[in-house]
Amino acid sequence: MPEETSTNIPGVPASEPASLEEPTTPREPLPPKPDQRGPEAVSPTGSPTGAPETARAQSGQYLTTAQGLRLRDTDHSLKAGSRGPILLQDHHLREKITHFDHERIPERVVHARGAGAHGVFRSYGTAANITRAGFLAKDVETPVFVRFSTVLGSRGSADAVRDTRGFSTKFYTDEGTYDLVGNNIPVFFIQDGIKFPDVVHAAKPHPDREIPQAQSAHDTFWDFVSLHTEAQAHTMWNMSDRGIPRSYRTMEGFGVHTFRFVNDEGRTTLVKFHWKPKQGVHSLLWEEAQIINGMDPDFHRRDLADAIEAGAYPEWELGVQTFPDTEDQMFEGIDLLDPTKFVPEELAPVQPIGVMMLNANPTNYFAETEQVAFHPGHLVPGIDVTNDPLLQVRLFSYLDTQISRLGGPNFGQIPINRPQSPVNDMLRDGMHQQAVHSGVAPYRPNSLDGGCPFLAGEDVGAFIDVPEEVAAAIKERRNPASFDDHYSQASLFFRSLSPVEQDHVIQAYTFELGKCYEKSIRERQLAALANVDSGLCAAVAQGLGLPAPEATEQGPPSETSPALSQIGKTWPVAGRVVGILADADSDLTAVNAARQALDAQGIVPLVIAPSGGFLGQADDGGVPVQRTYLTARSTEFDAVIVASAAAPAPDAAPGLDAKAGAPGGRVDPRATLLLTEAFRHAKAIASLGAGAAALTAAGIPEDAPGIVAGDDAEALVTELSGLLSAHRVWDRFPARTA
Ligand code: HDE
Repeated sequence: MPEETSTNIPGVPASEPASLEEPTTPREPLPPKPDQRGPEAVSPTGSPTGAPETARAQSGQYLTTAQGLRLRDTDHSLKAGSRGPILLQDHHLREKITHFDHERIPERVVHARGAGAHGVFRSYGTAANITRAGFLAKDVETPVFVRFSTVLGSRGSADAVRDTRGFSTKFYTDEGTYDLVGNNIPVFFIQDGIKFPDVVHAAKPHPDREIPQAQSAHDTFWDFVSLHTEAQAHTMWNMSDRGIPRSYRTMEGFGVHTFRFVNDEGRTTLVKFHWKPKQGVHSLLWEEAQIINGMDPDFHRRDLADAIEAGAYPEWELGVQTFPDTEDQMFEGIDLLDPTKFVPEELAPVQPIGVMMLNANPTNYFAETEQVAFHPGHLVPGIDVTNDPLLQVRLFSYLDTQISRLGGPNFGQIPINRPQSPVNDMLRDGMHQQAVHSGVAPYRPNSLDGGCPFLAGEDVGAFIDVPEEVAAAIKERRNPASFDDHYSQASLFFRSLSPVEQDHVIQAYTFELGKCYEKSIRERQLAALANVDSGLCAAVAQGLGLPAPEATEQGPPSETSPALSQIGKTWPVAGRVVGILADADSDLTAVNAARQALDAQGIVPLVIAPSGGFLGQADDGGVPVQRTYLTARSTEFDAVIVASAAAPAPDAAPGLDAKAGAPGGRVDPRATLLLTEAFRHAKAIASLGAGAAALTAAGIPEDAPGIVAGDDAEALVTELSGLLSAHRVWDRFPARTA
């Protein structure tokens, strides 16, 4: 007989709640972390036993099978002798492995990579005269769940890729669930949903080698968008800084389509939805994004969860642009049913109607963020759809996709998808049915169930489709002529950007087209750019080493929309991250003063030192270290303070040439790299006391824009946060000559 092994670890007190050791006696599982929240799991149709269901999946002290049978061993298969074959009768092994084999569900065909959070939406009531939606009445609070996403990449792809971002919000209203399934870009690639498979097939990895992952810089994407010129406007946004947001917290959101508000009198207003982040609208630089994708592929996911855990709850104001619901549904020459067009804010201001705060992280990624199922057809009374042909196809697609993704038609019963208003449908059975429906007459009309459930009238909150007149028309496959203009909005967008942002656009096109192998594709896209802006076309052509073609279509409009530029405003600094380079030579009192001053402004200070632990004495004015030179990279920080970064003694870091990149070997080359990157990425940099030597070693002129120096930590932090409020030190970019 083999010697019996024990899992008990002697000497570990069972009452130690946060112990990382395996406990010796059973105890309740640890409660969820304070930043986490899960959906209430109480079924709207009631629980089968009548007992309240708990939101926790696990309960009780002992490990059980899925059937509740207590288990004595889950580490060893049942074998014929310790060296013998495994027995087919091992029902626990089979259940465990079979369940594991089926753990994965199909990832979303687009928007597979995402991050979610819970929160609350509070309406101002300013839209109450144009919509009867109860959750938009004055001061109504509605729980929400938001999922942000990239579009192209697989579930395990990197966050900081150049792509559109999804911005989906589920409002759990008293009148049913309302889903606003938007993007961070207000226009779309296609005008008619029938082309969605085409654009997605073109943008996804090539079917032969399945590369590149989560990128648009490849032949099939540019082949499609250069041939299908209605995609030019959306592509222009993608090539701008909007394609690489700094954080999900610093993104705008747009409903894209025009929707219809309906008020108590049945009067309709056309609206476009906008989410405006209170944190500001900020982006990464392309080099930063590329470094981040290697250093921290989870950058956006981590940023959102960390901010919420730290209590820096991100907020967005919801606003609408409103338009009269006229017969032609045009506004200032823009067809409101064309989803490749947006309406400049200067023509139709965004009117705030409420504010959303995200204040809790999901408890379980799969249960919530993965299983949440959005659908633009999840509407409430007071909000209706329009005939935008892209939206019309979406109304079909989202329900359909959830059925295959979540394994059947009952996905609405999954906790995260359960409405918080009563559900009384006549839908029955199907895969994964959770409800035990009573009654014998799930049909209407019936007498056996007393005629229940009854139909609601408008007076008790029924959804009434807008009785829109549909003109007698020819059945045909054709767009209206007003959809024909493919260039003017790409042009309007480009011309509205500041010179620095325009340079980024030029670099992005040059990079992406430079990754295409086919010369004919590069030439065709240049021909499209010629119709957008001749200067842009010439600059990209020069970068590619190709001739710049002449425009073939209408000249671009002369107007601009200043609201489109992300530069020139100042924003709150709370929630931004500042790295502090420090070591044993630093004035630790000043470092602690800087940390406190940053913290007082809601900025997250992270100390970077040669090694972990504490600088100085932990219990006597010491400085805790959050990052080491090995784990830190400039891309994590919005600004940097350097309070000394001396090179290690030659034998302290084996293999490291302390002299490399550091004149005289006085400054650690890893700190030099961090500082030069931060400088190149136009981040504010402050040197505190002895830190000035590190700037000199990095070749950073002390009189360059956005460089501050001094011994007074508090004064320095004040200067630094002033610079940070503009996001970057834009003056550091070379002025454009063209
Ligand atoms: Fe989507 N889209 N989409 N889309 N979309 C999906 O639904 C689709 C479009 C958007 O976080 C899918 O549940 C079609 C526009 C977001 O779970 C799928 C068309 C906009 C998300 C689908 C569009 C979006 C999706 C994949 C053209 C901005 C992520 C998985 C007619 C307004 C939702 C899923 C989440 C997801 C189809 C166009 C935004 C396949 C057919 C325009 C934010 O149903």
